[in-house]
Amino acid sequence: QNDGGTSTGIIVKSKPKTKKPSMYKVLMLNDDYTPMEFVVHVLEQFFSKNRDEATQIMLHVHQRGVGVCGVFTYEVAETKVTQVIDYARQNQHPLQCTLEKE
Ligand code: NFA
Repeated sequence: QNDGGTSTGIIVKSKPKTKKPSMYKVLMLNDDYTPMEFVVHVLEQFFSKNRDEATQIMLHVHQRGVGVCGVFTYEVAETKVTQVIDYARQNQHPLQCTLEKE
C-alpha cells in the first residue's frame, strides 16, 4: 500500500500483524526400566489420551525408541516436559521427554 496520499511518494508496505505461533512436539523416549503401565498413566494424565491412544503411543515408543505425545506452543510444551520428568522422578522412574520444533 502507499502512504495514504500525503504526497511524499514514499511507498509504505505493512505486514499483517498476527503470526501463528511456532509449534513444538513433545517427544517421549524409551528406556529399559519405566513400567509400561506407568507410561500409559502419564499419557492419560498429562496428554489427555484415552487408554487405547495412550497404549498405542507407549508401544510405539517402546518399539521405535521415540514417539510424539502431542504438539503445543513452546510454553505449554516446556511445561509438559518438566511435569512428566518431575512426576517420573518422584516415582523413581527414569522416563524422559524432550521438545522438538515442528
Ligand atoms: N521399555 C519399557 C519397558 O519395557 C516401557 C517404556 C515404554 C518405557 C515407553 C518408556 C517409554 N518396561
